[in-house]
Amino acid sequence: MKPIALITGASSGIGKAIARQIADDYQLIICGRRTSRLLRLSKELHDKTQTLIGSFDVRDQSAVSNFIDTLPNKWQNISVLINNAGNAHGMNYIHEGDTQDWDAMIDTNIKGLLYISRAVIPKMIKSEYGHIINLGSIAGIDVYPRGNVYNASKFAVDALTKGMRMDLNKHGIKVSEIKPGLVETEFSRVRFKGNIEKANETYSGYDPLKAKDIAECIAFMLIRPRHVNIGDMIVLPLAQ
Ligand code: NDP
Ligand code: 8X3
Repeated sequence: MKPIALITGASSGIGKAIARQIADDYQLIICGRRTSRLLRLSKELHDKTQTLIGSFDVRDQSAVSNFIDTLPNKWQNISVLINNAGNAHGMNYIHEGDTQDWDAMIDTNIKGLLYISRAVIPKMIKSEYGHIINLGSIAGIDVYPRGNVYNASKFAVDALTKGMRMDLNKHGIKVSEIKPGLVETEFSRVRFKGNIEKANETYSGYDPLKAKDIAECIAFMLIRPRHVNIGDMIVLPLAQ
């Protein structure tokens, strides 16, 4: 029986690419809010692996814990958690920021990651086994103008990764982070609220990373031998 991996944000971009990349080796719990997309992905992967769909908003703590606590028996034993769900919302000077955008980023990128981790980790502790991979960003290494709250959310992911690694080491759980540079996904479309022209400007002249590039790095992290834990990986497009 293949081990089980839970991927948040599997309905798009990097999360979807991870699901495709690791489907041969894992049964997948694919999560997101857009159920129709998850159903499509599940169908696509049907010949490769079994999937279970998790349709919930990571900001909703009771929805998250309810989904994890009521997993069917055969899906309980989660070996891998990929904390990928997240987005930037807006890009404004700090004094002009939209507080709803701030809430969305803090609630999704930080609190959402915490809620799902809090629900899943006790299961890993029980089996004294697990690997958590958090999606940080180069935005969590250095800030950039008008990145403020998104930057802060990814700095938080970095701190949480380090904290988790220390706290969970004695339980045999690996904790890793990957920090991509520019990856062409729906990320910028979400950040600029559907303004495609503005979104495309982000990548112009860059030859950005593809979601698959990051998925391949994550697959590499996952297949290291038991005694090897890749703590951190920074992945940039050549031009960045
Ligand atoms: P996408 O916008 O393509 O995908 C974001 C995913 O997150 C979607 O599947 C979305 O699913 C899910 N998501 C967002 N909000 C919520 C929510 N409240 N509840 C549940 N799921 C949610 O962006 P990327 O694939 O690029 O982003 C994935 C991760 O990678 C993010 O954490 C991002 O910060 C990080 N990253 C991205 C980079 C880039 O340049 N693209 C670079 C560095 C890091 P749905 O809408 O269906 O809920
Ligand atoms: C996404 C990468 O540089 O657009 O985390 O913030 S960046």
